[in-house]
Amino acid sequence: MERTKALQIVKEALTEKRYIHTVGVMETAIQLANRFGADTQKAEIAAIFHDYAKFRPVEEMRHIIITQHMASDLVEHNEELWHAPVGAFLVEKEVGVKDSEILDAIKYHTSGRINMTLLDKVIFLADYIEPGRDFPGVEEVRQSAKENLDIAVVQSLRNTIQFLLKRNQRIYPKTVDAYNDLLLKIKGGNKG
Ligand code: DGI
Ligand code: FE
Ligand code: FE
Repeated sequence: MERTKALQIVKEALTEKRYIHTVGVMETAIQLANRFGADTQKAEIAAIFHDYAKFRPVEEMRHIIITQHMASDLVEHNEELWHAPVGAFLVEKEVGVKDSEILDAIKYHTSGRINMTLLDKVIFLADYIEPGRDFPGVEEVRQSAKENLDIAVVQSLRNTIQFLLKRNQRIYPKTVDAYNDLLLKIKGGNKG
């Protein structure tokens, strides 16, 4: 799909602020894809649609999670997680995107997962470090992202886990899985 057409579709689904965020994620994702050898066209489309479902009513998302037999543990966890898998479903159904790598990158852009693909990591990281983001620790992750994709993704996951811990919030197991899995890969073996 052409960029202009894709942007036009998401513009209608999002607020102005979220649309600006989306353009930032798109530009960052293309840079990261170039830097780390991911498919830039897939990165562009996944980035444009990553938050497609962000403003769907919670009850609609819950209904989709249940009727589409998505991971049943999702409904016990933070509603903030839901727009990612629901988005992947709706982007296929309503927009007609069929590529499973793109759909997975959208599906796991919030939680992460075990064995994240190159495209998953590019979208996850672009969402975290796009120029509009200014939360604590983001600058360090931006620096890491210039050199090492896995280290930058681990830092983002760690920051998010710490953020949730501080707020007494539950942590979705896939986020912990993604963190442990990548940390093991970086450290190269079981060193705790
Ligand atoms: O949609 P965005 O605002 O661009 O960002 P996002 O898709 O990364 O998700 C929004 C928030 O979800 C993120 O700031 C933290 C929150 N969240 C709640 N529970 C969890 C979680 N994020 C992860 N990774 N894991 C959780 O268990
Ligand atoms: Fe999101
Ligand atoms: Fe986002």
